[in-house]
Amino acid sequence: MKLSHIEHIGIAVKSIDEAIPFYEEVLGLKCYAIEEVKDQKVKTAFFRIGQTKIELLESTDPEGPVGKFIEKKGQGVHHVAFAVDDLAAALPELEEKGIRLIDKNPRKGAEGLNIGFLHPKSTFGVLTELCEDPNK
Ligand code: CMX
Repeated sequence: MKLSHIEHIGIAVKSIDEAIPFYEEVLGLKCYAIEEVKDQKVKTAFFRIGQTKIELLESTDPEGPVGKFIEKKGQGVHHVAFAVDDLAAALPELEEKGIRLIDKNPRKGAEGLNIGFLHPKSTFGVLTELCEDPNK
């Protein structure tokens, strides 16, 4: 498995409309996309910073993963996503090493990336995502 960079950091917020001005007006980044990911029950807002992105996550359902996270822990860093070159090969390799997979097979995430999550209970408390860009 080969990771190249941090693809994005996911940050759970109660409202992306309320959080965007901090990233734009205070940090000087530009929100270049807002996208709803229906099966994940989130609305996302993206900012580029070098090779990495910040992904703001607003829950669209209190029973979704981000809704439950905010209810339990409050707003804050929700996950770290690494770019990987071959996700379909990486997931079984990680499982072989005893890592608990949330996604046994790659699935489609925001921005058309193929994604897979690793369970935070086997990654020292950090929900970890692997992303593969199918256009690279
Ligand atoms: N980071 C760290 N720990 C987390 C976590 C997170 N983001 N989300 C949940 N946990 C912890 C909880 O605190 C809890 O720990 P304790 O048992 O010690 O209290 C444990 O995991 C179980 O939490 P839960 O609230 O009962 O939630 P579930 O088990 O139902 O789900 C998880 C947890 C990680 C499996 C689920 O959130 C998931 O499948 N996440 C992956 C998908 C996702 O997060 N999608 C949203 C982003 C989509 C996108 O980026 O487009």
